[in-house]
Amino acid sequence: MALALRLAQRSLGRVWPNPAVGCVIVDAQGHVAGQGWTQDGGRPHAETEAIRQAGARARGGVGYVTLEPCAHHGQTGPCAEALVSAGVARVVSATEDPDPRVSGRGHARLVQAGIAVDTGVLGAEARRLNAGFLSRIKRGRPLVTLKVATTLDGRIAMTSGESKWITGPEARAHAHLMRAQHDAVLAGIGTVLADDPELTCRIDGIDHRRLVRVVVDTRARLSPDSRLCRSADRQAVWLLTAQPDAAAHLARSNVRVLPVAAGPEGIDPADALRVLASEGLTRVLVEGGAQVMTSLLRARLADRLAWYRSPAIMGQGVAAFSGLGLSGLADMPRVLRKETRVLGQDLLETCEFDT
Ligand code: AOF
Ligand code: ZN
Repeated sequence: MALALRLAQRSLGRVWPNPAVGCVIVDAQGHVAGQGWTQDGGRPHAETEAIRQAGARARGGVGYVTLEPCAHHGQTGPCAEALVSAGVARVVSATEDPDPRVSGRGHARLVQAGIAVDTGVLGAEARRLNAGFLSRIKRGRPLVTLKVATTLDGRIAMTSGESKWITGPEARAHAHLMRAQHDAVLAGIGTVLADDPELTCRIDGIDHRRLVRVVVDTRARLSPDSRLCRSADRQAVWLLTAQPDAAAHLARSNVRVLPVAAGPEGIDPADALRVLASEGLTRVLVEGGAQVMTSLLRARLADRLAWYRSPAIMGQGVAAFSGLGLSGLADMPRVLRKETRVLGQDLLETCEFDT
């Protein structure tokens, strides 16, 4: 199962709206006969790949799957059915698939065919890996990770706006890898107007064209001359706006305009996430600026935090977060630190909010 989880990890950021699943088929002699993971765009499923590789060696063997095999008819037949036809004697699965089309029916089909089914093996790890998919199905919103790069004193830019570069090349390369493992990167219009970013993943050998670039732009101020607009025919750009009528100047660009409810300050963050999930996104990496970060934090809609910190002190400038309107220390959002990592001279702290 640990191997199946590692295989599943390869699919993160490449398979939305589907989950990233891994499957290992072990033959009757106990040797690995097939390994599969969900393919780009979500099909074929992991089991299809592993079963094809294993061929006749699957008969009498064991199938390890990181998610309950599907039971519905998609482009191909259900994976539960494929495991039955392949003749495995036993299936070990990590966790149930909450998709209403599956939801227990995959396991039930296997049991009905006389296959021994064990579930819950490395379940917590599997749910963590597929937190994005589970969030989309169960909460109707994607998993939200805030990414910040600051100085030791928590600043993201000088008052002048200068922010290149606070962290070093190792941390910046790592941040690009993070993008590759997400379905979308999201930035506020303030950051986009200031930096004119591309928001792509620039790592050789990684195909990142599925990464959606989302701009939160209440009044639709994005310029058709921005790098985002100019590259929108090659890689998707979605504009979340409370004033879709104001986006007429983008009609000839390939930007997709998605109307979102207005909130007290700009767009309503909960509605924005609802819209993104309904479009199929499961994992969103929020890259700035302070206003977007703060509104998500205030609404308690952030799930994870990736904090890159450089050993420098600014002593002035823009803070990563602004007024949360707390009345006391007890109200502070707190995170659980899951991992710390040194990247060159910088430090990466990976944390989870208690949501
Ligand atoms: C599996 N193995 O590798 C994946 C599964 O749109 P479809 O037909 O591809 O079905 C998508 C649903 O299938 C998805 O919502 C989830 O329930 C399941 N994904 N199932 O057996 C896989 N990716
Ligand atoms: Zn399937």
